[in-house]
Amino acid sequence: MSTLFISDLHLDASRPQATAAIARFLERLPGTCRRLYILGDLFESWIGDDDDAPLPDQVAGLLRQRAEAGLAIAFMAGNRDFALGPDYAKRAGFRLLEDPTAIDLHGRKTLLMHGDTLCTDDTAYQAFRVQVRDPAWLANMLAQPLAARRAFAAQARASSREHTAATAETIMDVNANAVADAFRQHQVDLIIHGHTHRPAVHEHMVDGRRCTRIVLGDWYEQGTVLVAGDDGSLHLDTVAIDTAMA
Ligand SMILES: [Mn+2]
Repeated sequence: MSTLFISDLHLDASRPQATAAIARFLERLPGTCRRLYILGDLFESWIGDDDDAPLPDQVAGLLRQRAEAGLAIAFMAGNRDFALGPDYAKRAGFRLLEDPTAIDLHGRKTLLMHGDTLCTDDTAYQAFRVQVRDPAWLANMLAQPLAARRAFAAQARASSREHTAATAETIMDVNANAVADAFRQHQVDLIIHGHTHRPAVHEHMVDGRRCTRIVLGDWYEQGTVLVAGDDGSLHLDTVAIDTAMA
């Protein structure tokens, strides 16, 4: 029996190859995979559960099909799809998770996060995060017509690209103190997150305890999946993406 973790697919109509890759991934999942956790940024942007574009519907169909076949799917929002709500979760057949959430992973207490809250050196981003996570701000945004929300999302993506290009790599990575605090505060020795698009297994010593932090990768050149076996094994695997596909 195994549990899988993915994040940062950034699905978008402009990259059908990534949608094709997750479709193939879901179709080929062995029956021994019982749980799938999606740790944020499944979508490149999210303008509301009432979006009438084809992509959200297509992805909901893919996920719901596996959910109905017995795969337990849970989703935690990322900084791109933070507005994804319960209506879509119902359509896609998944459970919504708060960020962070501690789970029992085959007997090991494990903290799941998207990862953006660990990037505390990026103060400009953290200020933006506080704004968009405010329920009143979100309700106001979701009350706008779809066209206005599409325009806002396009603008947000453009300024995010500018910010990423102008900000040092180290500032956009996790802060060591924020990582140590997360291990301490939640009393875990394993954290799984995405967001930084730097797949790796990191070992940390926190107050004399050996701790492990696994970072999931994005789904651009190839996808990343963390496979957690019920024997305690943890493997970061890659998923092929047909980048020649237009
Ligand atoms: Mn992210």
